[in-house]
Amino acid sequence: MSLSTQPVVKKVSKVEGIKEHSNALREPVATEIQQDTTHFSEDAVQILKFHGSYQQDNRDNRVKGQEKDYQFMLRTRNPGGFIPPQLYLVLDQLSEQYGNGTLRATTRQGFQLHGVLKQNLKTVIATIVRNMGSTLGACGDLNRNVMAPPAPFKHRPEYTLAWEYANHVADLLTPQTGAYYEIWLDGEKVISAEENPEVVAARRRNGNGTIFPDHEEPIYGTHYMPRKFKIAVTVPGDNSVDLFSQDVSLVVITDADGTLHGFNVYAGGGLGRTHNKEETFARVADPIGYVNKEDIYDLVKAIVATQRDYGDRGDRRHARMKYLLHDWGVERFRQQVEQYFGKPIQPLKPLPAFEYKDFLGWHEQGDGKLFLGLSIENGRVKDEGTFQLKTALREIITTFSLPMRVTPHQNILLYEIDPEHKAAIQAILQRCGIQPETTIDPLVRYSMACPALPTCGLAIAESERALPRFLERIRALLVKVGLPDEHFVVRMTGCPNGCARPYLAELAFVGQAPDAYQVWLGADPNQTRLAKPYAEKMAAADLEKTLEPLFVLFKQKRQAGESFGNFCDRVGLEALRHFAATYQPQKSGRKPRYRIGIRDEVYSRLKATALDQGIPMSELATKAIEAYLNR
Ligand code: SRM
Ligand code: SF4
Repeated sequence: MSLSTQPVVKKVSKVEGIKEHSNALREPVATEIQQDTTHFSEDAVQILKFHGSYQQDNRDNRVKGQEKDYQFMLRTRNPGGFIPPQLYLVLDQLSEQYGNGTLRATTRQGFQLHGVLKQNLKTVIATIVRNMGSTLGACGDLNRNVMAPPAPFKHRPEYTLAWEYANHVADLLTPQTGAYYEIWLDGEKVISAEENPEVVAARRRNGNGTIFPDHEEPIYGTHYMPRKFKIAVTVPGDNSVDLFSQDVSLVVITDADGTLHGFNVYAGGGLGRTHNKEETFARVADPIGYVNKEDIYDLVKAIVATQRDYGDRGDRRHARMKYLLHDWGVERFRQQVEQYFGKPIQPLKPLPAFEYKDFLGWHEQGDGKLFLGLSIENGRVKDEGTFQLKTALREIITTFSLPMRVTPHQNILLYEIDPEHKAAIQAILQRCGIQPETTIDPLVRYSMACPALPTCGLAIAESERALPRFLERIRALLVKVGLPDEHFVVRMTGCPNGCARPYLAELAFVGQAPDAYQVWLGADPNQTRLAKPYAEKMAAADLEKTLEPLFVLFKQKRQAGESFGNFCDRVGLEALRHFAATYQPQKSGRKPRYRIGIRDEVYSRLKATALDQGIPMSELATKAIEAYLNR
C-alpha cells in the first residue's frame, strides 16, 4: 500500500476548535477561574481537563429543577506511580480539607481527589505543585500518565531502567505551554527536578517533521493530540502495566549484566467502546519492532507525530490511535512511523511470556531494604468503621517518611523500608484493621472496579459501590458448586469506556443500564488476550443464574490447572451458552436463605463490624434483626 503524503483534510470536531482558540490551554479557564461561579462553561471544561481536572457533580444529590451539586475531580500525573512522602501527606490533607475525605488510587498509577469546589481548585492545584506533584496532562488530548512496573527491585537493573525511561518519556511529552503555571501559580514556575539533557535535545530535534519548530508546543502544536494518548514502559515478562491496552508500550531490552540495549515497541492498544456502536471496540496492541536505546525518543516522537497528523480529528469516537492501526494495518502504520523516524525499525527481540504480577505483601527490594504491597479495594483510600487505611498510611508515612508507588491495579507499594521498622509498621496496620494480603479473598485481591457513581458523569450503572457485593455472591456460588478455593480476575465498570480495563479480565461486568451489566468472558489471567461478550444485559439480581452453569461446566470440563478465563476461551462462548440454556440449577442442600436489601452505609458498617468480631455478616445481621424484632 502506498503512503499518502498529506493527511486527509475533513471537518473537525468541536473540541478541535476549542483547543485552537485556547491560546495553548489558557482560555477560557484563565478568565473563568477568576469568576465567582460554581462551575465552568462547556468550553472551559474541555481545556480544564488538560490541567488535570474534570468538572463533575455528585449524582446522588441530583434534584430535578435544581442546579447540580458541582464539584471537581483532580488527578495527579506521577510517572511509574511515584509519590514522594511529602506529596502523599499533602494529598491526604487536601482530601480532608477540600475533598470528600477519600483518595483514590487509579488504574494508571495516579491518585484522584474528588469533591473539590471551584473556589478551592487553585489552592489545591498550587499546593500539589508546591509539594512535588503535578496534575498537568493527567487528563486531556495528550500523553497521559506514563506507567511502569511499580516493584522497586534494586538488584534488577531492568526495573530501574523502566522507571527512568517512564520519567524521560513523560518529560519528553509534557506540554510546554506556560498556561499551567500562569493560571494555578500566578506564573511561578516550580521545578521539582532537572530535565535530562537528552530529553530536552530530543524535544527540539526536528526529525522529518516530528515537531513544529518555534511553536510554544513543539511536539503537540496548536491542536494537541486528536485524543488521549497512553504509554507504558515495562520489563520482559512483567505485565503489571497491562501493556496490551496501551497506545504505546516499550519493553526494556538489556544484556545479561543489565546494560540497556534498546526497546521492543508495541502500539495500538485501547479499550474504550460505546454500546451498540460496532465501529468502536477494544483492541490489543500489535508488536511493531525493536529500536536501539539512543533512538527511543525519536521513535516515540515518530509515533506521536503519526497519530497527531493522521489520527481522526473529525469523530472523537474514532480518534484513538488503535483505529489508525486497525484501518491501516501494522505494515502501513510502521511505514509511516519510519518516515518520521528516518530509518527502518528492527525486528522484535524475543521475549519470555508476559505475566501479571501484583507485588503485594513484604518483599526484599534487593539492597537490604524491604518493600510492602498493600491491597486497596478498588483503590479507595478511606477510613470506615474499624477499617482505618487512611489513618494507617498517614501514620506510617509521617513516622517513617516512606516513598510510595501506586500500582496499575489500584494498590500501593511502600518502599525503602528499614527491616528494623517492619514490626512497627505491622503493628500500625493491625491496629488500623488492615488485613494482610494472604487473608484477603483472592477474588477481591485481583479485582478492580472504576469509580462510576456518584462522581463519574458517564456512568450508566454502579461499579465501585457494587463490586464488593458481586464478589461475595460469586464466592458463595463457587462454594455452592464445589469450587471453594477457585479465583480469577474479575473487573467491573459502570459503562463501556473500560477504565478498569474489563476487556482484559477473565470475567467482567460492564454497565449496560442501571443495575444491569454486559458479561465478558475469556481473557487470560495474565491479560494478554481480549475477553469476548457473553451476555448482553444481565440484571444484577440474575448474577447467580447467569454464572452457575458456567462454573459447573468449568468444574466438569476444565483441564488440569486451567484457569477460568482460559477454559472459557478454549470451549468457546457458544458452547457455554448452549450448556447454560439447558442447565438445571443445583440445589444447594442447605437450608433456604433469603436475600434482603440494605443501604450502602449500613452494609459497610455491617461488614466492618463482622470483620472486627470475626463472625460472618449473615450471622451478625440475623442477630441484629432478631434483637430488634424481639424488643
Ligand atoms: Fe477513564 C473517562 C476514570 C483509566 C478509558 N475515566 C473517564 C472519566 C474521566 C469520565 C469522564 O470523562 O467524565 C472517569 C472519571 C471517573 C471519576 O469519577 O473519577 C474516568 N479512568 C478513570 C480512572 C480513575 C478509573 C480507575 O478506576 O482508576 C482511571 C484514571 C487513570 C489515570 O490515572 O490516568 C481511568 N480510562 C482508564 C483506562 C485504563 C488505562 O488507562 O489503563 C481506560 C481504558 C484504556 C484506554 O484508554 O483505552 C479508560 N476513560 C476511558 C474512556 C474511553 C476512551 C476511549 O478511547 O474511548 C473515557 C471516556 C472518554 O475519554 O471519552 C474515560
Ligand atoms: Fe466512568 Fe465509565 Fe470510566 Fe467507569 S468506565 S469511570 S463509568 S467512564
